Amino acid sequence: MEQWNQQLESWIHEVRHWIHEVRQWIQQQPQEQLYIAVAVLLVTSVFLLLLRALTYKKYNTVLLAGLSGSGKTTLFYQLRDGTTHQGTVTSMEPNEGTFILHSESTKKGKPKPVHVIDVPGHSRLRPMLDNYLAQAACLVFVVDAVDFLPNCRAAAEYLYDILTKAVVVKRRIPVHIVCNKTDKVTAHSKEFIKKQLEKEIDKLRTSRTAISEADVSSDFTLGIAGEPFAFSQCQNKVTVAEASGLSGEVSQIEQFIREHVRL
Ligand SMILES: Nc1nc2c(ncn2[C@@H]2O[C@H](COP(=O)(O)OP(=O)(O)O)[C@@H](O)[C@H]2O)c(=O)[nH]1
Ligand SMILES: [Mg+2]
Repeated sequence: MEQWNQQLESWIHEVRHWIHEVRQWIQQQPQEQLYIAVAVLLVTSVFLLLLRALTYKKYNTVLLAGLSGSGKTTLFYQLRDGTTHQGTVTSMEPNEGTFILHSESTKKGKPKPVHVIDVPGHSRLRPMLDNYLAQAACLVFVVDAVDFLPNCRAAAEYLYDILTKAVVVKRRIPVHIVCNKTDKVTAHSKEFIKKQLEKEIDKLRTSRTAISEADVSSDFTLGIAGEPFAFSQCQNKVTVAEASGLSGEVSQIEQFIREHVRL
């Protein structure tokens, strides 16, 4: 404590000394030059602020990604209407829309709309993901928690592809892994799913790094070399939650969206 106080005092002394020096220097300068300097400083600051305001992008797009059958489309309608969709949904129908989250539609004040895209899970359509990611504020990765084990590898591969995309790493797009279908008693816990996905991604990391020498590389490598992979090592925020699109338990997803959509 004593030592710390002494240190602080010597810093204060130092700062005072500098302020004094600067004052003296300013007094020695001709007046016009000072005015010009202040004016230049002001103009540049205003210019920089303007530039920032003009280039500041408002991302309000939320992506729903995940394997086919994980429940993305059900979640889409649940977020929009608060119900599961009535009638048939053909795969041709683009599930994309700008709307006020259903849970906020009755709120007072003026809730802002979000743009939600239900990205087709079929691997043939996945190249579209790049275009979607460029405009995304955040991504919800849906996992079927009931039928998890047979799909674990495929889900991990898809997630790996997303987490190593340059745009995801550079813009630090937050990823919310949602363990869906928790209305079923046979659903695996989110802790279990997280662990399994981490293990699977760890294996992929080893095999894909080997491939990357043959130039089929991902944009970025994941995690810390020599350590088992964990989502906490990602540069972007990766969180895990539970939901049930069928029974309308989507509050954690809504909270995630509200946290990350800039309005
Ligand atoms: N039990 C249960 N089934 C669900 C849930 N969400 C979706 N499903 C079912 O899972 C299947 C695939 O859902 P869908 O939304 O089409 O998945 P998508 O292919 O990811 O768009 C459908 O039969 C849904 O009824 C859920 O939360 N619980
Ligand atoms: Mg679908």
